[in-house]
Amino acid sequence: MFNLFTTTTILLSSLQIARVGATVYPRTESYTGTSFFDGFEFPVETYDNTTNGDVFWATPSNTSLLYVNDANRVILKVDNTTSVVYNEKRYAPKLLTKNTYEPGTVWVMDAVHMPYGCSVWPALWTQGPNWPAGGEIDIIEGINDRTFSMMALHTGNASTCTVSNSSSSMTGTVTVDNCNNDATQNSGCTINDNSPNSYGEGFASAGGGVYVAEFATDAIRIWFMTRSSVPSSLSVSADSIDTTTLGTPVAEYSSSTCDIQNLFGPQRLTIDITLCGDFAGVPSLLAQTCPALVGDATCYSTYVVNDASATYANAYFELNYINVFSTNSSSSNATSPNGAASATTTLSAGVSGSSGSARPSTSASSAGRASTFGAGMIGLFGVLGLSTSL
Ligand SMILES: *[C@@H]1O[C@H](CO)[C@@H](O)[C@H](O)[C@H]1NC(C)=O
Ligand SMILES: *[C@@H]1O[C@H](CO)[C@@H](O)[C@H](O)[C@H]1NC(C)=O
Ligand SMILES: *[C@@H]1O[C@H](CO)[C@@H](O)[C@H](O)[C@H]1NC(C)=O
Ligand SMILES: *[C@@H]1O[C@H](CO)[C@@H](O)[C@H](O)[C@H]1NC(C)=O
Ligand SMILES: *[C@@H]1O[C@H](CO)[C@@H](O)[C@H](O)[C@H]1NC(C)=O
Ligand SMILES: *[C@@H]1O[C@H](CO)[C@@H](O)[C@H](O)[C@H]1NC(C)=O
Ligand SMILES: CC(=O)N[C@H]1CO[C@H](CO)[C@@H](O)[C@@H]1O
Repeated sequence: MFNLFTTTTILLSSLQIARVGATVYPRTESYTGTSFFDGFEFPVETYDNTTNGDVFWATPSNTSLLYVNDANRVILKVDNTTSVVYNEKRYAPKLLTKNTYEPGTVWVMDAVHMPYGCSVWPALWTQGPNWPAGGEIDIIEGINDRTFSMMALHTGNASTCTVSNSSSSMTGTVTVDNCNNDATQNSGCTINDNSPNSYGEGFASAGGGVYVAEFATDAIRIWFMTRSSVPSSLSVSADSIDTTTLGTPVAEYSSSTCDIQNLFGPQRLTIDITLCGDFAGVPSLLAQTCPALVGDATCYSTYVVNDASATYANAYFELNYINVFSTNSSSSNATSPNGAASATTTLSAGVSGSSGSARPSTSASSAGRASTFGAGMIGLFGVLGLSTSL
């Protein structure tokens, strides 16, 4: 579990060798139950204008999509009660942390259910400023009825950042080895977790589990523990986390092949569910786990419109908590960018936010359209999102 690529290791005692940077991180934030929404705000944009998903982002007044259930778990779900008329989009959640995080940070998410189903594309990820220059870490990404989760990094267009099966200590498998966003047409460097409990129906039927992502200068590492393997040290009330006790990660992006310090700016944790778009909606990828589209049918026309109550019965996150651990005092409470509505005040007050209710005039332009991207993994922030505004 020690990082062999670290050039300077410090001998702390005869029993413990520390990697450069901390391995024991103190808890700095905890989001659970009704306090969950204290840490988050809504996006500035009213619809998915980055990955061409057919969704309007949920607003503070959508308390049937964003709430705490009787088990005190946070529900973030796709609307499955509205019959959506053609050329309209469906409401789905996107929340971003108010805080930004620097290297020396660990995020922990405990969930009992993650969204899945045909056309469904959820992700837990982080994004730096001025994408892709500020970097992106995809902690969990799944599409449609897949039975595995995918992780990725996206780094700036002029960057050199790679990962390989042989140079990292991890259980996942590398499917794309170059993290440079431009070189990979927005896919980033992807690693699959082949454990059938890591996503979708398998995740839910195993009682969910815990994802841990370590953002450190020597490596970015991601662990997944299915419910029966979650150690007692990983609880909502854990005061600290020691990542060296977690075993071999599923993904390890080492600084020996990626200059993490310089390629990742302050990261904002993001959790969202979009529908169709540049990844879940690619016909060849959709057909991997869902019926192939026939004739003029698109992902949008097949799944998003009309009564989709059953289609989206599993399109929800059910979260025990998200905890943040950090040794970096530079991680900070960012001010709301561009006046995005705060989840805290708006949800608890049940008042509609000032931003986010007006529908964009371009809203219908991408609805109903299948992605024109070819097969291949198209990560978050697909290029088509940019082209629609041209
Ligand atoms: C999405 O919309 C927001 C708000 O209007 C805007 O700031 C942002 O630049 C847009 N993103 C893209 C990729 O067009
Ligand atoms: C979500 O909120 C918008 C207004 O902000 C409203 O038009 C829409 O009907 C709401 N949808 C649901 C499912 O609550
Ligand atoms: C804290 O963040 C700053 C700014 O990114 C970085 O230079 C520094 O190395 C980080 N400290 C640790 C302990 O990772
Ligand atoms: C990594 O290993 C897996 C499993 O052996 C293989 O399928 C995959 O192609 C390898 N990735 C690269 C980039 O070579
Ligand atoms: C980086 O590359 C991506 C993918 O080719 C492209 O969409 C984006 O516009 C580029 N960004 C910059 C700043 O050049
Ligand atoms: C709508 O979704 C909820 C879960 O969020 C599910 O309990 C319900 O059964 C779904 N409705 C239908 C008709 O499937
Ligand atoms: C990193 C940091 O300063 N986090 C603080 C952000 O604000 C919340 C709520 O005010 C505090 O609890 C955090 O400690």
